[in-house]
Amino acid sequence: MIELYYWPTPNGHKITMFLEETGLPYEIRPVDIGRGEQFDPDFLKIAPNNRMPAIVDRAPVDGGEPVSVFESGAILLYLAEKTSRFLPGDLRGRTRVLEWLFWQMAGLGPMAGQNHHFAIYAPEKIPYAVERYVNETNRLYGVLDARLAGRDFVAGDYSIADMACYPWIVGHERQGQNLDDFPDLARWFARIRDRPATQRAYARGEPFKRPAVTEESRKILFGQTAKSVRR
Ligand SMILES: N[C@@H](CCC(=O)N[C@@H](CS)C(=O)NCC(=O)O)C(=O)O
Repeated sequence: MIELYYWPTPNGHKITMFLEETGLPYEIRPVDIGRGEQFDPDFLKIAPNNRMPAIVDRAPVDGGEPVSVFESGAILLYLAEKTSRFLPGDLRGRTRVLEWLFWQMAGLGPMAGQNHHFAIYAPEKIPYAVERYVNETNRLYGVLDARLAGRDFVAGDYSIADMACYPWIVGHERQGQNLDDFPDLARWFARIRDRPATQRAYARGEPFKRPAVTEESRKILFGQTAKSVRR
C-alpha cells in the first residue's frame, strides 16, 4: 500500500496518473496546502521542503522499513523502479526518459508555476514578470512541440516523462498559451487526456477541489520564509 500525500495540483496529478496506470494500491492523505497542512511537523518529517506530493511505501521491494519519498520526479522514478513500468530498462531508453523527466522538473514546472504566480495570483501585475514567464513558457512549449514531431510520446513508449509534463500543459490557457500554435503537442495532449487512467487520476482530485487562492491561503502560500519551516 502506498500512502500518497496529495492535493489536486499539477504536481499531485503526476502521481495519481502513475498510480492509476499501474493499479498499485494507494490511499490518499490530503494535504490542504491552502490551510497550511504542508507545515504539519509529521508531514515535514517526510517532506522537508513543505511541498506535496510525497509518498510512504509501506511494502518496499527490499522488504525493509517503510520508505518515504518527496519531490514528484523522485517519486515517479521510485515507483517506476518499484513496478518496472513506464521507464525502459535499457541504457539508451532510460536515459532519454530521464532527461525529459529532469527537463520537466527543472524547466516546464517551475517556469509555468512562476507564470501562474505573476499572471494570476500576484496582487500587483508586473508586466516585465508576466511577459518573462509567459515567453519562457512559450519557449518550453516550442521545445516540447518540436520533440513530439513524429513521436507519439516524449521518449519512446508512454513513460514517467509524459506523466510529469502533461499536468503542466492542462493549464495552457491560464499560462497564456494557445495549443493551436503547437500541433504535435496538441495531439500528444489529447492522446494522454483520453487515457482512462488519466481520467481516473483527475477524478480522484475532484472531492478536494477548493477555490484556487483565497485571502487566507494567499498569506500561507505566498508569505513563506525560512521561519515557516524552522522547528
Ligand atoms: N518540485 C516539487 C514542487 C512541489 C510543489 O510545488 N507543490 C506545491 C503544489 S503544486 C505545494 O505543495 N505547495 C505548497 C506551498 O507552496 O507551501 C515537486 O515536483 O514535487
